[in-house]
Amino acid sequence: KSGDDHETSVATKMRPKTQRPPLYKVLLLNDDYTPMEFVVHVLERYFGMSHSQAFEIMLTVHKKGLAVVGVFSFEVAETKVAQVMDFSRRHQHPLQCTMEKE
Ligand code: NFA
Repeated sequence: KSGDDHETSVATKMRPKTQRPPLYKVLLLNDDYTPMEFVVHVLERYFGMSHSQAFEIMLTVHKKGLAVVGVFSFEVAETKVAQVMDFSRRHQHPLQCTMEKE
């Protein structure tokens, strides 16, 4: 029986399971129409990236089709996706942002 080593002189390490909340990857998807500068602006504005960092990630999305732009709790990831989708829609760009469990 697990943890039943008292009075047997057999030490077993007790390792209580620490619960961590699940994390969610936020993904940005490439398309043929959203201007590169708009994507760079989105990454600076909603993901706190420097201009050079944002430019680099934008190019990765452009070349590979998608990239993870951040990893967050469910609530924060959900908010980022909604903010990017709303900002893109308001500027009439088809940029897509989604999230998936890590
Ligand atoms: N592929 C877009 C273009 O050539 C740029 C882009 C990058 C769009 C990353 C969406 C995401 N204008």
